[in-house]
Amino acid sequence: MDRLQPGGAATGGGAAPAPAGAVTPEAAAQHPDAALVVVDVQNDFCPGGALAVPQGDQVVPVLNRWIGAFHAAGRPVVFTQDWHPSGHVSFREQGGPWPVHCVQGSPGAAFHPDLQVRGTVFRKGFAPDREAYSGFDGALAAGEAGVRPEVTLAGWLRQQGVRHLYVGGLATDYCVRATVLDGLREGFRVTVLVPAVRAVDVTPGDGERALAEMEAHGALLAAGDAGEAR
Ligand code: VGL
Ligand code: ZN
Repeated sequence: MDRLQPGGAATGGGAAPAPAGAVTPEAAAQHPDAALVVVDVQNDFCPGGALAVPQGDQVVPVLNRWIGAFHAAGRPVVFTQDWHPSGHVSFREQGGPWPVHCVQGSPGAAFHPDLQVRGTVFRKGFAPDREAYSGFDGALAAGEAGVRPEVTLAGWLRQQGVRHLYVGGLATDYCVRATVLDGLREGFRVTVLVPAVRAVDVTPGDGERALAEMEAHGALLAAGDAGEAR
């Protein structure tokens, strides 16, 4: 599939040199309608966690640079947080597909310790009987463990004048995919930060297929900075 190379030109095969005008965090943050959405960079999705995504922790330094640039430019930064009650429907013990993970208030549900969590947190998956992969199913975090269900991600973003989302995080084939597809459905322009996502790959190739699907639905795939090879 084509990738937006630094500079924004779509090229096939990755053979082209990087043109001028890179898709850098600093350039993206200059857009007055841009927001950064960091999906589920939580301990349970990183190596050593309950539902570890291979190399999941490698998104952290990449995203920290994006977070810093968006803050410096005064643009919104959103963090989504998988936030399940014990006995959630997605857990194997309830017949779901996943091991117990991201239980509300547990260390596994906490953000990766190196992630610079400066921004607005939206929690999802808190209804015991409903799976929620998409950040757009989330609600504004309130207090230690709660949410304000009336504040939705789409509503909050529109209130900030956001029209273009830059999305990275975990996992490409589940919560990133669902968040990107919902964002497009909600009418946002969406750029996936490919060096800042990693896949579960339950079946090998799931991550690449998810990227192709997002692109087919209108998402832009940003290769990011040279030297950040996946
Ligand atoms: C996720 C599986 C279960 C994700 C969340 O964040 O991609 N995947 N819950
Ligand atoms: Zn989950």
